Amino acid sequence: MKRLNSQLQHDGAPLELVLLIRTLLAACKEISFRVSQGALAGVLGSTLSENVQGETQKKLDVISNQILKDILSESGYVKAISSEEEESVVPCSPNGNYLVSFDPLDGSSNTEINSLIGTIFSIAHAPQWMEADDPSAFLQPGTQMVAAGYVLYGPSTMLAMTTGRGTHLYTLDKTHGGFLLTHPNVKIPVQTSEFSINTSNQRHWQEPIQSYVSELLAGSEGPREKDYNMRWVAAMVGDVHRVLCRGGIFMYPFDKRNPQMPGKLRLLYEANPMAFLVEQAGGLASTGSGRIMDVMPEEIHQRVPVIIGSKEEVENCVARFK
Ligand code: AFP
Repeated sequence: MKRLNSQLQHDGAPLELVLLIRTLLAACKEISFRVSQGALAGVLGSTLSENVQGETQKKLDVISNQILKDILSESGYVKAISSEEEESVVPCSPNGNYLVSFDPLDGSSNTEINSLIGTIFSIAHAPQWMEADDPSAFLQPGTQMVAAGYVLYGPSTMLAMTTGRGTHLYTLDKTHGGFLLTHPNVKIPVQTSEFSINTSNQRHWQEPIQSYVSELLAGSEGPREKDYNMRWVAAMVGDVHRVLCRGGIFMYPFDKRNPQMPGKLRLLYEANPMAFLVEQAGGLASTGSGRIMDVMPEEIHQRVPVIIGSKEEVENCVARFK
């Protein structure tokens, strides 16, 4: 089985980017180990603090963030990082050529039930002009990403990665510590009969999402003339992994609870990297009013609505916003 290194070289990734990705994955392997220790290492449960988004931090959020921050800051490849768990950008090496954005532990409330969680990341070039502590350098559209991916801490630890030449899935071989290419060039089926949305928010959705989901729920007796199944992991990383593996549509739309909040998921380290992976696997990723990767961020913790997955379903859903 091919190793990560040779696939990255095959995809034409420059050496420095390969080294950066290997460094980032070294951190993820440590997170994978810490996560697997669970209650034995006393890492489950919440801290007494909140992150900048007002969410109570889990101990594993803090630990994962620190591991990534330490390893990336010391690598020399990274000029600055932005993280879900950091209020501002964290300056790293003044001569670093890359910017890394990450959600250190997506779905961290799932740690309490030993369910799917993961690290999501995106990498872009650091503009030459930027100072390492300048957040404006992160305000690039997703089309500028040079690599993106996630590491899923599930029954096996898996990596989904793209450098713009297809999306590949790797599995961590814990006997020697390397990621091996197990699912090259994944392709999301164009059609699907599986959808994923938190239906407890239904009363807050806008009309386009109401009409789309009600057609899916009507099943074979409705206009879509087939039965759909529903899945919800409550960790985007798990839901998008399922979409990459067997198709489907995942939605976290805008809802009317808080008109100031244009969705729940964060653009830089959730929506954009997932959009890159899904598009490279033949799917689509939209906010409802445009391509996610075209959104020009206004701040590092910006949120966006997310409609992502199998091409025909995303098109069908998005057409209702026009
Ligand atoms: P955390 O990373 O704070 O646990 O949030 C996970 C998440 O942002 C995303 O991964 C899920 O899709 C979404 O929240 C689930 O949210 P609800 O189940 O609360 O609607």
